[in-house]
Amino acid sequence: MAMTQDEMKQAVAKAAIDYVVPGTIIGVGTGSTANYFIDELAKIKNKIEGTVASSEASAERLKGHGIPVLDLNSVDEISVYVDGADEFDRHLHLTKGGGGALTREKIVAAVADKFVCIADETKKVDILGKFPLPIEVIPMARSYVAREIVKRFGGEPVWREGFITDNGNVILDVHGLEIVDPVGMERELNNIVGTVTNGLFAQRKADILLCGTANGVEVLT
Ligand code: ABF
Repeated sequence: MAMTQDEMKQAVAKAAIDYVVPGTIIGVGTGSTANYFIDELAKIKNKIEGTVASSEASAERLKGHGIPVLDLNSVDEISVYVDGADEFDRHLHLTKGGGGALTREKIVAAVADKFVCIADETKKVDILGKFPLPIEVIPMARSYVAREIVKRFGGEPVWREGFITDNGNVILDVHGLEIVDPVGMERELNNIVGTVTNGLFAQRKADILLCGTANGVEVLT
């Protein structure tokens, strides 16, 4: 019987353990696949020095397992960052932020020596954009940023009403984009005053992607 999506998430989370460098600090992502990774990491917690979490939610889950969670400012190297994604293309450019943790995820990914993405095959696309692109925005700038996005890129920015990020900001989810140049789009979006982070992980993409398929885990590079 084919694997369910949940079983694929569990399989890639297990496979990611092979990339954990003993005696080092591990960056930990956010989301349901990352949660499976946290639960696997708990089984080898005595082999690592500690973790840096990409959200309060992941920090709580790690602490629940008795895994040390360190302040990024007290850390000068992260050997590997393991995190999920909402979409990925063949070049391992990612759309992230469905869970609203994109800013801290991008910070930890920037610091990490290696970024191992864990995702099931349902996330694979030819062109990014089917998944509405999350953008973290300073609250007072929400309407201005929405107007600027439509003016510069089209698309339909929708306020994720009722959601406040760990950093106290709001999120716009931009529907209807066809992102043919993820690196260029990420850079353009960064230029809009009032934006904190956009969910394109293209300038710093995944180094390795463990893809859960019906026949097991595929290692993409
Ligand atoms: C996180 O992984 C988010 O950026 C993204 O939304 C999430 C994917 O969630 P899941 O693993 O639950 O599909 O890093």
